[in-house]
Order: sequence, then C-alpha cells, then structure tokens
Amino acid sequence: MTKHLRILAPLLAAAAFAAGCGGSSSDTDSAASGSGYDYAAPAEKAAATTTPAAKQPAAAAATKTVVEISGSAFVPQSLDLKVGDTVTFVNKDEIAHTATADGTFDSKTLEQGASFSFTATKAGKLDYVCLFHPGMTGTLNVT
Ligand SMILES: [Cu+2]
Repeated sequence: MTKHLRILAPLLAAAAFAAGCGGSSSDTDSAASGSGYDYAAPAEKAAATTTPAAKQPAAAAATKTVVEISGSAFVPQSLDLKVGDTVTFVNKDEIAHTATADGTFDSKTLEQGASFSFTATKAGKLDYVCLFHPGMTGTLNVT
C-alpha cells in the first residue's frame, strides 16, 4: 500500500507540473523530497521533448515559403528560393500593401489578411517593392 502511494504522488506532482507549464519551485522541492522523483522525471522529460519534435517536422515538411508583410516590412526581407518554389506573400498589416517585382510579378493591392503567391520559374535575383510604400523593399534570390 505504502509503495503504491509513494509512486503515485510524484507522478501526480509531475503531471501537475507539466500541465502548469512551469509550476512553482515549491512543487519541485516537494517532488524532489519524495523517493519516487527520479522514477517520474524521465516521463516528464520525454513528454517535453516530444512536443517540440512533433512540431518541427510539420514546419520543415511544408514546401511553401511565406513572406509576411508586417509593420510595413517584408519578413524576411531577403529570401532564398529554388526554381519551382512558391513564395506566398501574406499581408498581416491593417493597411494595404503590394509585393511588386517590375515585369515579373505583381500582387496588386493586398488588403489585410490577403495573400499572393508567386512561383519562381527561373534563377536570378528579384528585387520587389510595395507600390504604396517605396521604402518597403524585398529580395528573392532564386537559384
Ligand atoms: Cu506597403
């Protein structure tokens, strides 16, 4: 009976700690004082490493590349692409912008939340600008 309780209590403490996403130092202290702390710790560590690892492949698997228009700037301002890659410009600002590379692509007016996609068909350096804000410039390096 006593053995069960000693194992269960640290597990509950660990679960509460994980759910709280941080917890207080007093939680850690009380858990550490229990003999079963080392027993519960690996499970908590495994859960912590699994979450970011599960997110990363999803981001890496995405073949689409996004340039966010935020704060009247293209983010990232300079982007490397390969021929065949598609870049999507997404306007996160409340004001309208464009992403315009003279002769190559023109998003036309992008209102808030609007997006425009461009697929690179040949290698080269593409400078583009927002037609409304000449200071807003960006570069696509297509290889
Ligand atoms: Cu603009």
